[in-house]
Amino acid sequence: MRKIQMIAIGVIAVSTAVWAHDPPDEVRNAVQFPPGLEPTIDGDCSDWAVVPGDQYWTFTEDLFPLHGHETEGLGRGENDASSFQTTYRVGWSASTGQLYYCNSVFDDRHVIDRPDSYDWYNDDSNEYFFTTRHLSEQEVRDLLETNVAAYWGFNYALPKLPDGGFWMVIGMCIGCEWLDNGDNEWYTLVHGFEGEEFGESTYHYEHRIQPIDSWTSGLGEDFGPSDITPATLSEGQIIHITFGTNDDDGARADGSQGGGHWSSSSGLVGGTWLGQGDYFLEPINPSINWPEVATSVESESWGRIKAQF
Ligand SMILES: [Ca+2]
Ligand SMILES: [Ca+2]
Ligand SMILES: [Ca+2]
Repeated sequence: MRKIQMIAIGVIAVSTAVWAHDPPDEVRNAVQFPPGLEPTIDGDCSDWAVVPGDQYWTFTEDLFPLHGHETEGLGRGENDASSFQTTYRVGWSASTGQLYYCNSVFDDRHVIDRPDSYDWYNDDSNEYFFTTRHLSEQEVRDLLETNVAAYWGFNYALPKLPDGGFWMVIGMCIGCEWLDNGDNEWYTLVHGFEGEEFGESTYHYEHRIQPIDSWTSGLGEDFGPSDITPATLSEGQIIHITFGTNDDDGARADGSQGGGHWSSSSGLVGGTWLGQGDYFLEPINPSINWPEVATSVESESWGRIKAQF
């Protein structure tokens, strides 16, 4: 169902491809972490708190309802705040060359109960997509015709299913342990939560990502790490990210799912699965009150002091 729907949106997009980026005419800033101040990937977003959120982060009021779900017909940001609220934080580091996000989701009821591993969008889940090159959807599609995939994405629902089914699906190599294990050279993903694990809670999803320029599609099970071309990030570059978050609150009397399906992409341009939101990779912002970075000498001294106990 989902795939069919996405294809239908894609067809519509051909006539509106001139808009290219989604939401049109909106560019968000990805904060640059000074060397040594990159976030610790531990499912706790508190190490992002030094960045002024009102200047950088994307909140629920900025999100668009996805077509074909309970949210159909609602306007931008017209969510039920008692059921679903998000904060999407994005940063990068010129020192490590990595991309980072730490996203928080408040939910009145956290549900993981889908019968099929692949139906992650029927649980409380995230569908995040990236394109490092500044390409329009049509340009991405044209490249795909030559087996060059310039986009990639992570679909996941946490905690993992009790039966051990897929918790993460990465389109480039579905079910490949070397890529889907949650911690490898390409990314580290850790989640945490406050409140009740399957009740009212705020979940935090913290992710380090090695940016990818492209990967070779059509290889099936023969796909390996050497089929991925990493990308180098630079100050002033614009990359693409689309965040989508699904809120499942379990079966309701009226058959609805709950808070529904929300995206940082308007869907007007199509291709929400390609990553189409513009993010500007900022220089280091000197007006942010960055903490002091411990020097290696200090770290060494501290190591020696600790070693004495
Ligand atoms: Ca952290
Ligand atoms: Ca909810
Ligand atoms: Ca929920």
